Amino acid sequence: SGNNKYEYLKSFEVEDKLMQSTWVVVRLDGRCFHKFSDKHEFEKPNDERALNLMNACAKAVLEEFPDIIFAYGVSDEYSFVFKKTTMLYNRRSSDIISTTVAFFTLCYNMKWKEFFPDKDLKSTPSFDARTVCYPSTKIVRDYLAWRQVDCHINNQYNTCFWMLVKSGKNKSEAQDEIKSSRSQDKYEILLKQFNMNYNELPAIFRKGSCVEETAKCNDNGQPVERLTSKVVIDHPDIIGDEFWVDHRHILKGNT
Ligand code: DGT
Ligand code: MG
Ligand code: MG
Ligand code: MG
Ligand code: MG
Repeated sequence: SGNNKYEYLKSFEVEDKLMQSTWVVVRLDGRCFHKFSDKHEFEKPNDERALNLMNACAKAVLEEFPDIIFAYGVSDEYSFVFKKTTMLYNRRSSDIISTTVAFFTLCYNMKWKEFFPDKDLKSTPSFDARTVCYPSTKIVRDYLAWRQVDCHINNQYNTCFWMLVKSGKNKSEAQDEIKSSRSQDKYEILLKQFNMNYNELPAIFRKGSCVEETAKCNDNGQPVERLTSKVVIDHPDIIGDEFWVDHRHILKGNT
């Protein structure tokens, strides 16, 4: 009887159950990483150690949450794709978001020294996160392609911008020079002014990072051996079909 008078409080809780049979994506993003990266003197435009730290945290997330089948990361963001059939926390969005982002954030703190042995953590890194449901394989693939296109556009711009600045231009001159340029123009600037072939820059910068659980597959793309599976990080193109044909098990086999 003592607790009954408080029962009604449950009716204030809002239902935030994610739609069944949809791919659930949790995208997290560093809070004020503009400031955070300056404070910790990240290399511009890309700090390889910072990216490797993000990737290590994402790998730990996949190892912790078996229902996550794929992740894609770039800059200060990571997208985690849960299998369509996941019933984690009964598909309650707030529980899925909070546990994923909390786990990732703690990893970022705990692994910091492993990647930056020479730098102290001077402020508390934190991440925001949201869930989005995508109802078909095509749409979840388009989502991932969109993030990788974004990676390409930003990285080509930033690479160009920082090369101009490092060569002596001030920031507004550099900005003016490339603000209305097309992709091909930026490619030419890098090649002609800096003898830099954009396509030969490290794939981790140009393509971002993918994290997946490897599985041996038969000719139908069905996983046959999961005992030997492990979580791996790579930097493939995920816009075209080739990756998804070679890795059919990721978006199949869990209907
Ligand atoms: P937010 O997300 O609204 O709280 O604000 P920010 O500042 O995190 O903005 P966002 O997420 O749009 O942009 C990511 C920032 O992180 C961007 O200003 C550059 C910085 N950043 C990310 N990766 C690197 C890196 O490898 N090197 C350097 N120098 N900066 C980076
Ligand atoms: Mg943000
Ligand atoms: Mg951010
Ligand atoms: Mg960001
Ligand atoms: Mg609990």
